[in-house]
Amino acid sequence: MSHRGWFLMFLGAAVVAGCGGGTTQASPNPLTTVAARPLPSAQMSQWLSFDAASKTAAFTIVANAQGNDNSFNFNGYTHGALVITVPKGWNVTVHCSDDPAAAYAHSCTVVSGLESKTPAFPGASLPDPTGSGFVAAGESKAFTFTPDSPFVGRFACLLIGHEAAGMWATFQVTSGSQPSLGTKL
Ligand SMILES: [Cu+2]
Repeated sequence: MSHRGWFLMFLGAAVVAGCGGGTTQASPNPLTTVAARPLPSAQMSQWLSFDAASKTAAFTIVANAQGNDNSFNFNGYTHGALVITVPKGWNVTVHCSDDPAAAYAHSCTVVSGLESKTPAFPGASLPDPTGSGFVAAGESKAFTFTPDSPFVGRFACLLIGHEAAGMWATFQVTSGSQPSLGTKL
């Protein structure tokens, strides 16, 4: 087949794929749990406390943490590298804190994916996370929610441009027995 023939075949395939939309194309299972390596215990205990008997967990998520050239980080991590794992049905409190030396204000929300601006679970956000709900440098605000179904999504800052700059962590709800903080494998 000529070079031109191959090109036309490729073009045709691209058009077919483009017309398929989301209805016919298989997408990866969104509930595939993200594998993570637990953070060192010193960091883990600094940012996570929990009680298995009462099924409660408290995370401290530090926005714009120092030590990373990218201000748009949570606890020093960007682009989903930090993995927050919570067992289904637990009561989760998030202390959304902006580093005292932060360059910018930030906000915290659990969302289902990129571009989503609404909390994935009732209460899983600071109020008004795209507007007045931010935390300024040195400030901390908390919210509490109970994720009741398996989930793999994002913990993101919804201020304009921040998520696109990398300001999101992976957030997942699993059937595991305890919460954890880790880094994506
Ligand atoms: Cu931000």
